[in-house]
Amino acid sequence: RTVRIIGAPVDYGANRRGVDMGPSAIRYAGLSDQLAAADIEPADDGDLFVPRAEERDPDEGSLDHDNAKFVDEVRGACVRLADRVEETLAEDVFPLVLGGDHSISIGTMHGASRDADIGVIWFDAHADLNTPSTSPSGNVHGMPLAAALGYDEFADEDWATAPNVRESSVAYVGLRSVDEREREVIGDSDITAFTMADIDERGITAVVEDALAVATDDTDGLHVSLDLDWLDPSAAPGVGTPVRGGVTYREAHSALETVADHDARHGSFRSMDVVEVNPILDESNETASVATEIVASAFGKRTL
Ligand code: DIR
Ligand code: MN
Ligand code: MN
Ligand code: MN
Repeated sequence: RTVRIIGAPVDYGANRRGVDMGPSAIRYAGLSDQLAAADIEPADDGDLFVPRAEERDPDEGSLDHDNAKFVDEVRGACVRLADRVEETLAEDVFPLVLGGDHSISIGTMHGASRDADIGVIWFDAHADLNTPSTSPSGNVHGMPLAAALGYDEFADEDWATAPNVRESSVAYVGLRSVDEREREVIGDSDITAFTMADIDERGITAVVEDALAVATDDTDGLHVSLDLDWLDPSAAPGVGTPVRGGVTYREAHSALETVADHDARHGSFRSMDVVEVNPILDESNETASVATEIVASAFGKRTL
């Protein structure tokens, strides 16, 4: 399989600066070596052009609501990213997108679903299902799934709403920080949500197998979105919004190994983004390093 690395050095969507250095940090941590260990020869497409946030006004936005910081800049980056992802898939190449904060997933999912019905597994502490009208922070990194599903103010935003992503093909794994309105929206939706409690009770493998069943039932392929704050902060400290009680290093590997196993049997795995790595908040680039190892597991790296 051919993999193309696409860097998306975006920090518009988060309130902590530094996550724009994620693509460099992940490459520096040895992403190509890790992929080589999984028998993948990646092509590196470099980084998308992303203007520096300092040159922009966070409050100048064209959305119908002003509680979405830098939303026009997020749109610019996501439109460019969606085109790259679409072109990559059209060449039968796997797009591996490096964030950047989680707002970039709006672009990845848009591009990945232009010519296919995709299912999504969202490995994250957070639900990322806020909209400008529900968000407590105004940070777009808390909104990408709501954008892809066309909720509230995103309904008429063609760049945001993913053409072919259905609630019933979306599964969360590892939720533990959900805002009040997000909780109600999840309850009223057809989204499948596995929290940390489900992982405690049933084990990571059983939960990921169920998530895979949801995301691959009647879809053309699987998109995996990996927010590094999904892991416990002890394993991945370099993230802007750490939440205690996340998956362990070993559970993270086990989860992505389960994805790789499913792909070996069904050819399901089609696109991935790795987001929220912030090397500024990290002593020794540990989070980026963990990210590269987990990605290798997702592509089938094994000990023997
Ligand atoms: C919170 C935090 N739910 C928000 N979201 C984060 O701002 O909407 N997502 N950190 O990754
Ligand atoms: Mn405004
Ligand atoms: Mn997230
Ligand atoms: Mn998160």
